[in-house]
Amino acid sequence: MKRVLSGVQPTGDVTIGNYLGAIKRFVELQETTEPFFMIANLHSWTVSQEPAVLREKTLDVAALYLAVGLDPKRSTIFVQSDVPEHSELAWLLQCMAYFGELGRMVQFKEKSEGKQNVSVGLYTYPVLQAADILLYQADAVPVGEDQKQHLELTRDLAERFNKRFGDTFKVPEPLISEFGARIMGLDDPTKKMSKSAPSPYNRITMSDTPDEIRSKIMKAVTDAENEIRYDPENKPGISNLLTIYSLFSGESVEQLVERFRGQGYGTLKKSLVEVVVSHLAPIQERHRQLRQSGAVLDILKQGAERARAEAAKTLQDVKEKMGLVLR
Ligand code: ATP
Ligand code: LTN
Repeated sequence: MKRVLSGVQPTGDVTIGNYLGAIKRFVELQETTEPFFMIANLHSWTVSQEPAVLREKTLDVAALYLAVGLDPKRSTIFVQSDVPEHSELAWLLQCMAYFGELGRMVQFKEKSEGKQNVSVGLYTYPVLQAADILLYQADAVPVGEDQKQHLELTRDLAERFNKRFGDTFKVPEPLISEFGARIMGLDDPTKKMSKSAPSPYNRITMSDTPDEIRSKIMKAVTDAENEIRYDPENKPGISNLLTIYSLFSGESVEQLVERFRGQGYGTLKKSLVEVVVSHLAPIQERHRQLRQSGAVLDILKQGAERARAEAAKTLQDVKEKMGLVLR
């Protein structure tokens, strides 16, 4: 059975972009693969965090995984920092990665631009991500479009290591949907929706109330025409709303364009509010119950044990090959 690994950072509130681009697919994949889903809390520390908030957000992401339908019997759900092998392999891979190749990472360039005191961790972030994936010998990694370059680096590092030391790592494939892998910001549909964008009007989060969802969708930036048509290049705002609508409702974009033909943007937006609110309501209710039940911690503990057993095998092999085990 194919192995799958992915992760979400517990920084800020998870958006419908994270959900539609990645997490929703995790649930589908657990039916046919052997999956590992991580909460990437070490990655969060590439920018400064408030410890008490980070702890709560970590539990929130874990509860969200469960609330959307990940089943801990099928999926190994764990917190990255509970498996110390991630940090250890990341160090070893850092010694194989080149300064130049990390400097070319678009996410690093975007996140460091104009900032003072950029952490070294932000620079080496993709190597930790490579360690996350390679430790589990993952065949495939479901992610949004923005992670494509990090996956290419992961493949390069795996191939570099295998070439020098013999077959050690599975070279993983990115799993990026053709549709919905890049949900755009509601306030600026030319940039991706993001947890960390300054304005809350950029995103809908998985915990937004119906009023927040309504006000954000009604204010979403569109264009000066009044024709509902899917054309991401010339009509990024309306195309983004149609994409979100289609992914939540299961109706194709063509069906939606047909159904809303001749109607105004306001009508489409109001209908989208209903679709999003009704899809999120049961998830939010399960999330609330899970957060109150205390079950999440036990699930994470078991997940970490299962993950560690797998990660330790790969790390031991790597250390032996690199001359780090004395006998
Ligand atoms: P930040 O905005 O702080 O960089 P993020 O929203 O990108 O955070 P991550 O935890 O880094 O969140 O991403 C989790 C997963 O969600 C990744 O697989 C990522 O590719 C995917 N993802 C993030 N934003 C989008 C988006 N706008 N559309 C589709 N997928 C997305
Ligand atoms: N960098 C990813 C989160 C992440 C991840 C991973 C994704 C950390 N480790 C391993 C896939 C596989 C992001 O979405 N920003």
